[in-house]
Amino acid sequence: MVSLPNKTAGAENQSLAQWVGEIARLTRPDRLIWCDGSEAERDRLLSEAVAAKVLLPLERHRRPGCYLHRSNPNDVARTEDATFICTPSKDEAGPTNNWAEPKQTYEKLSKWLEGSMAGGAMYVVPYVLGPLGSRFAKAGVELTDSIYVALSMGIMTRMGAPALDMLGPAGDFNRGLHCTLGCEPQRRLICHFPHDDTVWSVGSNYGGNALLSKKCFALRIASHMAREEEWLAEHMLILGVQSPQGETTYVAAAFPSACGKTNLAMLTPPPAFDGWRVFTVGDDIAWMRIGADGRLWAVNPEFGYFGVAPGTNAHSNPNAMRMLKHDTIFTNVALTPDGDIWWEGIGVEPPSGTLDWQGRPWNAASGAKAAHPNSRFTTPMSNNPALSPHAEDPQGVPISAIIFGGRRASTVPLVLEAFDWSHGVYLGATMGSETTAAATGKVGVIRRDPMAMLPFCGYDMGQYFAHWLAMGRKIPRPPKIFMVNWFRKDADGSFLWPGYGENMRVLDWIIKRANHRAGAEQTPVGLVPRAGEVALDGLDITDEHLKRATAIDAREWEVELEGQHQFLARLGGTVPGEVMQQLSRARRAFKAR
Ligand code: SAT
Ligand code: MN
Repeated sequence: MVSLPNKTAGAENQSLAQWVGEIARLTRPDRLIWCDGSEAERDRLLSEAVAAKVLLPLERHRRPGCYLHRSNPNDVARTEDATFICTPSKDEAGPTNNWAEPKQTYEKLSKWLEGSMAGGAMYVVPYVLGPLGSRFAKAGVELTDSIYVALSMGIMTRMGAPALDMLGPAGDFNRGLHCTLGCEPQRRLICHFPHDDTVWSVGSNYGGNALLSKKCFALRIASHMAREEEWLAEHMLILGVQSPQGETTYVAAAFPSACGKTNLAMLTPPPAFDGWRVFTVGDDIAWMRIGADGRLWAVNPEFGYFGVAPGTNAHSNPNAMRMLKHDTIFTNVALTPDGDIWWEGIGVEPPSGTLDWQGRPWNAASGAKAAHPNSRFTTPMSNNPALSPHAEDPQGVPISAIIFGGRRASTVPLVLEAFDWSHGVYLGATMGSETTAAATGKVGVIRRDPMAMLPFCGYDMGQYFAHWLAMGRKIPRPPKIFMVNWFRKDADGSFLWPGYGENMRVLDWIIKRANHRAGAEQTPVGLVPRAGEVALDGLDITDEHLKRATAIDAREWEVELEGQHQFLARLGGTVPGEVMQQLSRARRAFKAR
């Protein structure tokens, strides 16, 4: 029988104590560990994780405070097939989510969970999403049997005492239950109960499945709350661009996975932008509310970054390379014989004797990857040299532009500005990204991913578009909406745009537009920069080249608009007429050209 230690603040919260007791009676752990978020506790948990071989310390001069975790090889990514929205009716979850009946789901999982923590510990992890003291902030508590998850939550959230302080005696917190359950794919389920503010996740320790603060609470459950409470919970990075004169403009941007979101959030401007700086507010999630001044204000609910390691190097993301020098947990990267990490695209050759992500001797000639393609780093945002001084601001930051983006070899221009909010919602609703050969075996297949929220919206997609349109009517001074595509290719298959730090040039045009300081040319699908309006100095690119990157090809768009139409039709009758009208307007505009 477990008992609550009497000196914890949590024990004074009756609803918390009652719920923890209930779950402990079900799962029967030997020990309950209430996490307070202190340094001493972190050190103790790290030593325990090392002793249990859950973490491997890296060489302490090369990577002080850094550890390697190797996951179960069957547990390396989010499992959308096993992710469910459990609402009374299936319609509420909509056609893009898996749905399960709530009561039956609780019953089924309760059977699996009976005695599931016997012999081990249950960590009680209270946390706050959003800056402390902010009107945006929300509390959650995750119960988990995984020390790796408890330690990761300590990096990704404001964990421990501050959460219990914020909560006081209130029962208003997200109830997250996570259990490893032997980590078998057949018993892996990530279930969301938006009406109970509850998440039960079993069978996986992978970030997006197991760190319940992240996609589960901050997006799926929060999107449901946001709709009721008139705000936005979005899969967006937030960055600030500071001019040499010291004026900072904030931008939020949504991209599907593997489109360089973390890199953009931490961008280093090229030499031509001397005196300019980019600051990171967040790299993955934005919570946005209307401010007293009529603008849209945003906070990053998280406290750390869970980023993709492969491809990160001194060119693609110099700030990240500095950030990952210390106090970071790496998952499924390769290990060098001198106790350092390595991954494909890190920019240096691997030393011989490198072990792959599963700890096996790696032979470069075999063609196999040393690091798993979805290997990750978990690092506190305070490690980021480009962290915004407003990352912890309870007010958030005012958003002047929203950017949607994807990976498209053709059709979509380098940058496109929406005519207005309604048109911007249509651009976001129909955005897509090409899958890579590695992911599906088929190249160039467009997966539509509205606002990059397809796997993360906790309710019906058509209703979500309606919420965006309704928000637009309520924001007195709305941000301008843009679409970008860094990945367009020329006829010879080469990229038309160099990307990475050079994306600063596109941000610059976007910011000028947001501040009414640049012109644009109208096309049937939106506004594009005119020749000379995107700064190209110092680049090996001509205005002619830029023209190809921003061209609107009527034949390509005919195919595109048909693809958009088919996608919206599949979403069903809840798609607002206003979105369909935007599509018809684009079709008519091409005919009139
Ligand atoms: O879902 S995770 O946050 O683990 C990674 C992703 O963005 O897909
Ligand atoms: Mn993400």
